[in-house]
Amino acid sequence: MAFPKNFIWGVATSAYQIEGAVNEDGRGRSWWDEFCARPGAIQDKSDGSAACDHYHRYPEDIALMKQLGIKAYRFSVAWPRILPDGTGKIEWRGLDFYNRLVDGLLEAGITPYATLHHWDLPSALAAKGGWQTREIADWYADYSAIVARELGDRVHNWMTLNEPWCIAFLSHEIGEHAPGLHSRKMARQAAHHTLLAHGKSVQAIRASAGSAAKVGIALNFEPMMAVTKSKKDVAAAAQMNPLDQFFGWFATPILHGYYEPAVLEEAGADAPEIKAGDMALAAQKLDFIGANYYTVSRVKAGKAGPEVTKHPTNERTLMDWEVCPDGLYGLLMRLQKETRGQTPIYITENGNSFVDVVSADGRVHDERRVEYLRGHINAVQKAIADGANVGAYFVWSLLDNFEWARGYQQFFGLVKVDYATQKRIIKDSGYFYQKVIAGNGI
Ligand code: IFM
Repeated sequence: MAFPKNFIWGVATSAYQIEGAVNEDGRGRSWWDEFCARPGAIQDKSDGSAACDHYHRYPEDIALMKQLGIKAYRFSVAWPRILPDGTGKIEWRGLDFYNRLVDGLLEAGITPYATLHHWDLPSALAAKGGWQTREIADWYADYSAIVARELGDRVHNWMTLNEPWCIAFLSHEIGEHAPGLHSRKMARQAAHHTLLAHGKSVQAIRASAGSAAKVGIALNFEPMMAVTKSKKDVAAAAQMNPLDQFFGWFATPILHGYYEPAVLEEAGADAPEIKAGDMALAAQKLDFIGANYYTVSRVKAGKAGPEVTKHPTNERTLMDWEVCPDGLYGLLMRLQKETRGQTPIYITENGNSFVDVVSADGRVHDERRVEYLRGHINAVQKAIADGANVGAYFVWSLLDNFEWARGYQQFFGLVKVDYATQKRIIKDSGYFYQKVIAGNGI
């Protein structure tokens, strides 16, 4: 079975991970610039100041995408390039970069998919309370309206936020991402504010980008799966499932307008402040729901109840993530159920990090990444055959890039980047994906 006609095959990146040029054309500081300077924050002590130099090399990167036959490019717009202070004065040179990028993509026959925020919060707004203050929803709406107004004549596909779970929990409770905090309460308050910002951003995009605009969001998921098929492990996973934060704090409110009761109960006194109208604002009708999928979370029956564990035999990636295409299949079928097939599902990120070696022939034979992609694309196909309304698949990522707290020691690209010379080499996985696109399937 081939994929549906007009299935969207794309690749994804984000601004801070690839652009570099952090001090150019009036860009303001982002809290990632500050966080990277903090001792111990980034494993290899690096930062995104040069990254893949995409800010200057974007024509070369567009040409690579064209060569691979890529139909759609999901990139993010850096808020501090457009509004260096987060609000107020527009930096037109920053906007012009995205104008040139979009024009270049269209010329190459590649459809732009813009994400408005992929974590690089302007430092000026972090200083005013960042995701802890309700005001951020209005700041975000204003920023969204500007970008949508300026690019909306050519960009027709928009994502408000990338992975609000990471903005809330990874940044404010787990402390692995900027600003590196450890507060249960702040994480849950931030989660609520990301939903308000999302809701207002959807409205702002629709009001500013024109009637052709399709608007969604890119949520991350890590489905909970029983580690064995035994009755007790399956029951343990079922018991844990209502506590799934990815659905409980994000997908459920966005799709249905309420938080999963179990996550609110678990939050207790750390639950966010919710005002009248907030949940309706969060649940704007969307044109698509984006799902970023990499791995699953395994659950076993422990002595005192369900426990999180590791699968004993399944392959793991360089991120130490289990390879599990079945998890993607299950996620798509669940989203199909939750949306009742009414909202197309886009896989806005999928891919993984493995060690790559340049062989004597000058090529990168990244067989494990090829197999990862093959397995997951097959899982998508199976979900479609079983009725899931999946319209798009974006590989994370076009290029090796700055993997946040892990620095440059992870490699997600279809294209290898030599950071010393900025030379790009298309990996075997890139050529594999080229064939998938050309044949509209495997
Ligand atoms: O690199 C990240 C990306 O920024 C968001 N989704 C997950 C990727 C891999 O960790």
